Amino acid sequence: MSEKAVLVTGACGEIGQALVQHLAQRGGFRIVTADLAALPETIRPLSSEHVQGDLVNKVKTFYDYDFDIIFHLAASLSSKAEISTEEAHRINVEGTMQLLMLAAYRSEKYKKQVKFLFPSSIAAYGFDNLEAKHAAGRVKEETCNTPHTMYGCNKLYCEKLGMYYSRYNGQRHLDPQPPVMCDFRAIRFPGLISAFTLPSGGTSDYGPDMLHAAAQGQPYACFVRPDSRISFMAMPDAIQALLMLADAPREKLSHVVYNIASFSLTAGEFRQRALQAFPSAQITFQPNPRRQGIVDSWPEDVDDSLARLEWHWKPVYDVDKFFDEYFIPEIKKRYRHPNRRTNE
Ligand code: AKB
Repeated sequence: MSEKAVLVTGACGEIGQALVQHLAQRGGFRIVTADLAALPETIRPLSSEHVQGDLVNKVKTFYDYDFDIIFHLAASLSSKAEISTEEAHRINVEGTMQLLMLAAYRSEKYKKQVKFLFPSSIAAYGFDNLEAKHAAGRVKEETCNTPHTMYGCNKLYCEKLGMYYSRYNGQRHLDPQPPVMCDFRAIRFPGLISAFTLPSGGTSDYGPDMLHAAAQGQPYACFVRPDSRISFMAMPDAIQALLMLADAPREKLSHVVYNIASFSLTAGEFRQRALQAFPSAQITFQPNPRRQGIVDSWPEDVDDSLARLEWHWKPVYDVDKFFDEYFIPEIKKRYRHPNRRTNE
């Protein structure tokens, strides 16, 4: 069987690196990568071609490629996006729009659906106060879509753009012979945690940052209160979810946007877990009002029953398995051997 051509944008990011490794392990893909930065050595041999530079200006180069699947991961994350809102909008919205137009064009011209996988976020939700957040509990996809951040607004709008290009593009669905449209699918991810890479620019970063600092014996001042609760997930589960959604037959999917969940934890509970594994960890709390506000606007947890029903999503790592079998053993190895940067 011939290889599938895959584009991974944002390949140097946390999800990007893990995804490229998984696609290469699985086999059967010709992986083209794109990012502002050069590829890290760990994934360089896995990419058949790397396009380096600003995606918004680079998309035109991709019109000659016959991609079967696009994983569009490039984004400016929530905390960074609040500092440079216009630039975040350009990267998050303009970059996505350009790639969706490419996927729509190629699907129609060559009568072959290009699959477009998009990582959305719990940032697409928004609560005005803690009472509303607590009362909402585990939110369903169509509720509380009132983001408080530029990043959340960008993600929610791009979900709508994806729906537009995959269903209505130019109202051509009403033509006597509607064209082939692209196949857009999105996952609203919780805070993701990898034992192998460090996040930057996000607001859920306090979870992984705290643990990576503890493992290295460095002090850490957490920028949210101990009672702050949102949902988190191990990176291998996030990658598994992207691949499961990519593989799901279109006719089984009633929606284009799906929540996925694995465990919900407070910052105080993160600290306890870090202390159990690294008893001398020095973790204090110094809430930053703006970043605290972002976390307070995000749901405590999400309802992922739709993904479980339609494409059989189920995380491998619950909270105990995450700490005991993935994160703590891997991170102990990593910082014992600081040069080790291997597969998830
Ligand atoms: C962020 O903190 O911006 C991301 C997210 C939750 O989407 N990790």
